[in-house]
Amino acid sequence: MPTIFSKIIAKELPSEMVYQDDLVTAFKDINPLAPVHILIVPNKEIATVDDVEVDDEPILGRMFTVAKKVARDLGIAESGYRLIVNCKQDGGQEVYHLHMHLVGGRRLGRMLAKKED
Ligand code: DGP
Repeated sequence: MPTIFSKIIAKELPSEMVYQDDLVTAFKDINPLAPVHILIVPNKEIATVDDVEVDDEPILGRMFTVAKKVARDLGIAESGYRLIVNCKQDGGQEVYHLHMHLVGGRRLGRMLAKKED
């Protein structure tokens, strides 16, 4: 099912796009949680990690190589960063179009809070 990300990928809605190719699109998160906060999104509509198929492996691999490239382009490759993929309700996924968060530019602290917020 299409989400707002499909319109961003198709450039029917504005975004601060930093990269696009035949498989993936990367753009700035509208609600950044760090100085660098980019979403890396497959152009194909895949709702969640639970929906990926073996045939999607080239897309999933491209998401990582694009994460590396964008991190380098934005100057956080040396200091480091975190890649986050939320899945469904307990994972905190809000937009049901698979996406990888690339966050960095500051110390990010613990990977998980110790208990539920
Ligand atoms: P998640 O919780 O993993 O589903 O993260 C969804 C992210 O998508 C959240 O950090 C905010 C971002 N987001 C939602 N709508 C838009 C939008 O219209 N434009 C952009 N650039 N980001 C959006």
